[in-house]
Formats: sequence, structure tokens, C-alpha cells
Amino acid sequence: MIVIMHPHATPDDVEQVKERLRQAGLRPYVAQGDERVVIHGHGNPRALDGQQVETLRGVERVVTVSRPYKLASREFRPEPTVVAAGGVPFGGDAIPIIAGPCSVESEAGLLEIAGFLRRAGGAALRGGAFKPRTSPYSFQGLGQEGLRLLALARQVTGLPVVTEVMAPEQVEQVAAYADVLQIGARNMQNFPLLQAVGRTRKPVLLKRGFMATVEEWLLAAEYILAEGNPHVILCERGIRTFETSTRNTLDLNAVAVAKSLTHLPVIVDPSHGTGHREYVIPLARAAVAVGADGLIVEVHPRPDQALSDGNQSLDFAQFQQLVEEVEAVARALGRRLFRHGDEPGRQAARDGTVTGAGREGRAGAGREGRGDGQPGLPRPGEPDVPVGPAAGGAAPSPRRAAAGGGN
Ligand SMILES: [Mn+2]
Repeated sequence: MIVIMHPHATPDDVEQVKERLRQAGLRPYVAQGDERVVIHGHGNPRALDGQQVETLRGVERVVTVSRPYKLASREFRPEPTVVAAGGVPFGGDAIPIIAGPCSVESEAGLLEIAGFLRRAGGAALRGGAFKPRTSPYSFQGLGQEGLRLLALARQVTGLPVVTEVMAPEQVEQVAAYADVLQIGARNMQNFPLLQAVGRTRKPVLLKRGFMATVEEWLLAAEYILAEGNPHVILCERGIRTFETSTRNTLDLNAVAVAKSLTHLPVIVDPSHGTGHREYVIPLARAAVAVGADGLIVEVHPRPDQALSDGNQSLDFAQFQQLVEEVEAVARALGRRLFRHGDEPGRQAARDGTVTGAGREGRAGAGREGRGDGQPGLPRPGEPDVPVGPAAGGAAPSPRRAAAGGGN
């Protein structure tokens, strides 16, 4: 049972509800959001009549959620959540495409890609600074320098930045640069990491583990939501099956299933989902057709020289083709591609979002936090964090440009 309190409910009102839940044998768990308190009563859902609880002072409504994930469920929040990531809405009518190299390799290369994407219809820039590689001998990423280059690319192009965080102790560092914190497939059940990103207010891109069920994926999202961060975007990226002709089997079933079970936006990664560039465009079309709220694809100007995942990276011409074809599918379904430069007021009005807090802020799922209500990071809720002093005025770095290799 989930009890959503009025924004003006007093601490006494909250205490009274907790006591009532305890009397019924339920364990109360208080989530303190920015606007209101939400109390979960864990235990037998039939132990207490929700209508009785609704009559208590300060209670706005009571929701009985039968799913193991509560805050992520459609039962809790029937309407779709729109997550605004650096000004780009995920979960509305518009379909954003996140694109970029697998790894950040060099300044010149990253700026070349970002500039192209901005012109070609990319909504956000992806790029790994910290890379989880299957082999310890594979390229591990540029780390801090990669973060700096991503922030520089954002400054130059205006594209928000999506990058992976691999460990709880990295969250503060990555959150200082990124607009979206990516949790990779291998970390989907790294629960301390999920909690750490949950304590920020940065949008989180949660990739599905390649051996995780949809329910496990949604429970992973629940870890983030339960810490008070409502800005979760789910990403299907392929699962491991007996099939060997593709790197993974892109599970588009899961997109349809997840969309019916959760209010969170669901996007698709056809690059890792297939592992071969010739299949990326067809599966991108299919993803949009099945109802995905966005795409994330790997793009590299010279895929044969990429330091990681060159096989599945599109070149620039292929990315343009993807945009055209996906746009046609979106239009056939009454949706459209998100493009920067669409007049912002109109875009926001159509999507029902004005700012990151706009649409989510209104309803229950948007604003719960943990009982302690402590934001984990110094700058919660800021959609954009400047390049920062570490960038040293964003001066070009010849050292890195030279060391970058592939680019
Ligand atoms: Mn990759």
C-alpha cells in the first residue's frame, strides 16, 4: 500500500498514518520528496482497507500496487513520465536520438562527431569516459579527461551529454559533467551504484542487464526511484540468447512489456542489441515502431578505426539514413523526432514539459525522496553543470588529441 500525503500534511499527520499501518502489521517506509511525503506500507496488501486510510488527516490518496516494484509501476502512476535530460524530453511525443562514439577517444574526434550529430538530428551526445570492458586488456577509456572532453563538446554544440558511471565513488565526479548518468548492462544489479545515482537528481539511463528479466530491470529502476530520484529512463540493449549471429538478441518484446508495466520512458540501443552496423538501422526502425521513446546508437566517423565497438558503429552517412528512416516511421505513428532548434516553447507545450521538474513535479511519482531527504550531491536538480574549473577554460589539449589514436 502506498499512501500519498497532501503537500501540506504535517509531521503529526505522517506519524498518524505510520501508526495506523503498524497497527495493521505493515512496515511503514517514508519517502520524503521535495513537495510531499509518500509512505509505503510493506506487507500483506489485504491487511488494511485503503479507504480507511484515505480518511486520515493529511492523506491525499491511497494506491494499492500489486507489483513488486511500486514507484515504477503503472498502477502507481498511470500517465507516462517525461524525463527532461539537459532540455531534451524522453517519454513525450517526440523521439530523441542519443548518438556518439562508444568511447571518447580524442578532442578533435569528439568535436567532429558532436558537430555532425547536432546538424544531422542528434538530440544528445553519448560517449564512454569510463568503459566497462569484458577484457582487462581492452581500452578502458580516458576517464576524467574523457569527461572534460564531453563537457567541451556540450559547450560547443549544445548537445546534452550521456556517459556511464561504473562505481558509487565515481558518481559525484561523473555527475559534475554529465547531463545523464548511464548505468551499463553489467551494472544493472549493482545495488550500491543504483542507490548512489538515486541520491542525485540527475536523469539516469538504466540499461537492462543482458541476463535480466523485465521484472528485475524494473526493480533496478525501483532502487533509484526509492532514493528520491524520479528521472529514470530505461534502455533495452539486447539480451544473451542461444543465437550467435548477432552480439545480443534485441528484445523488442521487452519494450512493449515494459511500456505496459511502467510509466517510465523506454528507449532502445540497436547498436549493442545487434553488434553489427548493417542491422542497426532496421532494428532502429523496429524499435520506434514498437513504441520506444528514443534511441541510443553508436556513431563514428571512421568505424574501422574506433578504439571500441567499431563493428556496430554507424558512419555519418548511415546515421543520416537512420534519422530519415526513423523519422518516417515516427510520422506514420503520429510521433516525431526530437530536434534541437524546434521552437522550444512549442515543443515544451506539446510535450507537456517545460522544465525538468515540470511534468514530473505534479504527480506522485515525481517527487518522493528517502526519509532522510538528503540530496547526495552538492548540486541536485541542476540540469546543466558548467564545464567546471577542471576544464581549464576548455582549452584544446594537444597532448590528448595526439594520443587519441583512432581519431
Ligand atoms: Mn559500446
